[in-house]
Amino acid sequence: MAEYFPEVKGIKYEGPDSKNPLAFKYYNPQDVILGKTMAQHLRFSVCYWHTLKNLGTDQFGGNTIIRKYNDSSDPMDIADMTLEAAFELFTKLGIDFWCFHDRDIAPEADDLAETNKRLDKIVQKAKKLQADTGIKLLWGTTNAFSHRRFMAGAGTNPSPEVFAYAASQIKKAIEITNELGGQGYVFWGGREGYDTLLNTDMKRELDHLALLLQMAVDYKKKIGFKGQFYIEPKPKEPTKHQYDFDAGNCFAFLQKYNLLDDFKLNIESNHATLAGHDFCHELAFCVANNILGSVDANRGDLLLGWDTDQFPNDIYETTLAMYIILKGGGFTTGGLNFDAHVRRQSIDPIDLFYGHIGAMDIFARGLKNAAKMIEDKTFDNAVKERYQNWDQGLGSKIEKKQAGFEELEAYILEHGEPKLQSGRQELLENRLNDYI
Ligand code: XLS
Ligand code: NI
Ligand code: NI
Repeated sequence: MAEYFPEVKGIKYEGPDSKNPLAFKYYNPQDVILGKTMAQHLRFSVCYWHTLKNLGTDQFGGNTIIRKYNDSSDPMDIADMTLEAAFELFTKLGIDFWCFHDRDIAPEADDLAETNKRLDKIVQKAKKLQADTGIKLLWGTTNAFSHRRFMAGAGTNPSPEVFAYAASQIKKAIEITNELGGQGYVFWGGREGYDTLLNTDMKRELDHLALLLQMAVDYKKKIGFKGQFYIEPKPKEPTKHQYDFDAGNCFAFLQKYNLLDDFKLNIESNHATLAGHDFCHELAFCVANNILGSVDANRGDLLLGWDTDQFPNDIYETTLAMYIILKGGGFTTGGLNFDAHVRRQSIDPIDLFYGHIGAMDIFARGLKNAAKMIEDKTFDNAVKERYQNWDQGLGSKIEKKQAGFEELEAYILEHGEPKLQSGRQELLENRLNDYI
């Protein structure tokens, strides 16, 4: 096999004092933290569409990035070479997982039957590469949003024929994910949303989306696919309003349509900020409602209002995120998928390594900080203390449903003004800084 990244050997842990930009300073996969190795906690994954397929296109211009593995006039040659380059990169980075859309790994042909044949061919090759390297599939998904047939959505399309096409595509994508031993399968809303209410029957579209997901659940059970299904919220882009707006919205949708047993969420940092939340809010909401599944680890830009999908680099965010994830029990089927691409001017293959190394190190630091925060119980104790009055007397009566409006009114009439306590935000923020 050709070598696509000859300038990189393997990325190794060299410790915080290393000046080598092609080494980890904090990510030491075998390091044991709170009873598990860093690799087991973090479950890093490379995302195929950005890392292998992104060529720098933006709304104002075409490709800026040239890759050796794209150098052929035959699209299946390109697919083959890209897959080889991918596994070389995963191995050199020491990343255990990968994620893909069906259309990332094999290009669409003239009809569905031929497209599926192409997929089968590439999937067999991927299966072999997985077996040779020990790299595993974190999740698979389908791209039912790029082709023009999906301009008005997939499951929410006004045309039942497009709905049927999407269903066929998802069926196949679940099959190949199963074939590759995928630990999960993601449904990101693509173009499931609307651009104008003037042409949209919102209730019908939501009902249809739920029907599509229920069909996927039924089919999953039929073929015995054991992976976890995830919905990935995003509030806008490409449509003006995406139906899977945020974690709260997805939770309500899953409850309404009785899908909660079969889905968890895949939370993406940049999508959280587009929704006017932050990453940690979305994670905490999921933990509170037992729906945290996996994470698309990236970041946006404060000053740009779109999904810039940059590599994570904020130590505060990774520290707090890992704190919430660990307190939620950590990942089981999910992991940290770097749904991120290098910038348009980062045109060299080596930039892909810098992007991942930095992201892995910043999450490793976050993990270490979070573990210390958990061991010290600094914030646990603060929270516990703040709510302690719910464990006794009046609070406990309310929680046990032993008091209603009349009892509470009687209590206040007897005791008068409630005693107040400081929220201590500044102190706690200072304490957090102690861990960074
Ligand atoms: C797009 C999404 C997408 C999903 C997978 O904004 O993040 O990349 O993760 O379809
Ligand atoms: Ni994503
Ligand atoms: Ni995104």
